[in-house]
Amino acid sequence: MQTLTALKALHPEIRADFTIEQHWERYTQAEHGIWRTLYERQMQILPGRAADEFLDGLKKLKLVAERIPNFARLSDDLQRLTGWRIVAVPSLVPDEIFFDHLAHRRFPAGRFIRKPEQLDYIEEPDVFHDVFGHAPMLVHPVFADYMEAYGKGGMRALTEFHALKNLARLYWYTVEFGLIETAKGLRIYGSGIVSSHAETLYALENPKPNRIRFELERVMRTEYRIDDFQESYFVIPSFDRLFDETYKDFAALYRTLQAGPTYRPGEVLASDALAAPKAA
Ligand code: HBI
Ligand code: FE
Repeated sequence: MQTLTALKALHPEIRADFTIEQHWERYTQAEHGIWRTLYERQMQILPGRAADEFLDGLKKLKLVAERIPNFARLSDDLQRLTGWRIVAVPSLVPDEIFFDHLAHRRFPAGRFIRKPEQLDYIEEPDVFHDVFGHAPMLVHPVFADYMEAYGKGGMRALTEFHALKNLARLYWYTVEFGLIETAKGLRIYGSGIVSSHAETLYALENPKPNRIRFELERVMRTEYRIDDFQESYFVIPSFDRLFDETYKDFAALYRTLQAGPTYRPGEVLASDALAAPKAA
């Protein structure tokens, strides 16, 4: 991640909150084509694998294969639905900036799109991950509130409790890589999964990873990998339950977490309730 001063060299118009103009008119046909490739590839496998809430959000936002979304128009739709907006940023922004945006119902999204040789893996979140992956869940009222609460809690975790690590794990294992148990079976909703072709199949159907029933303290004690598929996923029973379990003051929990174990990404505990992979 770069400082504001360093970013100014590349983006002279960058604001103090790290936002920039999307300049939608500057995308080339080749860039829209990469979006289309990624979009079509995901839409072949997401029905029956992604949570209905995600697919419903995609539809309500009118995200289509043909072009990279225009953030201003997308934000007008999203704002009408749940009060969220999408703002363009160069790439990863500092934690306090990220939390402040979320706390105000603004989702910071990378405006660049990956190169054709990076279809399957990128290090920093691009517009496909950030918009295709994250925006649809922001249409869901409960999830929309959960994200705002994360932004507000993030600021306190950073400044008051020095517990960013714990809270970042909650974000990682829900917003980015969450699974949900539904009446129709196991589904994905995490943006890191729904925006990845290979991980969509892996997270749901591969026998290798652990699928562990969500438990807040367990999740906050669990490290994660950023360089490969997850070794463990956590399964929530519903978005209402996720919100109920996390919409509280974490002060006492952070104190508890200071003592006791930290778990490796692939570790399975005797107390874990494991779900079976989805039948392929
Ligand atoms: N910046 N643009 C962007 N996107 C993120 O997902 C993001 C970020 N900055 C910090 C951050 N995530 C995480 O470190 C926090 O959730 C902890
Ligand atoms: Fe993300």
